Amino acid sequence: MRCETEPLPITMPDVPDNNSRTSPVHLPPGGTISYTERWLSSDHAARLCKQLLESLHWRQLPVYLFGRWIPQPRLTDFHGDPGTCYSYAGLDLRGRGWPGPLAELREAVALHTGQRFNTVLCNLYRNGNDYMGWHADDERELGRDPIIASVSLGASRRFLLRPRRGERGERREFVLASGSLLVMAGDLQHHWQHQLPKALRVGEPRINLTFRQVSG
Ligand SMILES: O=C(O)CCC(=O)C(=O)O
Ligand SMILES: [Mn+2]
Repeated sequence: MRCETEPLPITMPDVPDNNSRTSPVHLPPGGTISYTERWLSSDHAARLCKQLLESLHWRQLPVYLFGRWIPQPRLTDFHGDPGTCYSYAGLDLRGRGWPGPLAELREAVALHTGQRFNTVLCNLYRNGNDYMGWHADDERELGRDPIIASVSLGASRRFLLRPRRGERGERREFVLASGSLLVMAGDLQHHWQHQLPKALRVGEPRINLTFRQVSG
């Protein structure tokens, strides 16, 4: 979908959309996923998408993968409580506070999940050429069984899960729509990897906001 131009500011009166709560799907051998499609109304998601596209500090940072530094195939930004740090692939991302719209969204995500989150990683997939490869969110600072809450805005994209090496299980797929909320929980990260593959027919941007609780 297109990120439309609507007046600001963003307010959160329609969060969460009570008609769209979902129950967790269990993914043997371990972990759960809850997907709520219309967590934000489409209007609200479109306004927030535009606001974040214009106001966040999107950069293409290099990451250390397979023994070399390469540009990430997407743009990112990071926010969190002062003093928080999230490290992956050679990057040390540090929290320095919350821009207004992300602070409001964090409250809404906390209300929905009953969890606290002290960081948000923001991913901007400029079009279907941008992607994120197979990985698990298993960094030490996330703790043993992290709860990760992921908000999608803009173009719909496929989100795939596959069992980690040595594990049995069928691949799973969710199409992450604008305004949706996906929550990964339990021991999912021990048993499964996930990715956001390329989608060459997609010309529109997608923003993904991934809320995590990291230890200091
Ligand atoms: O863009 C997405 O939906 C996936 C993001 C993700 O897996 C991550 O930030 O670790
Ligand atoms: Mn991830």
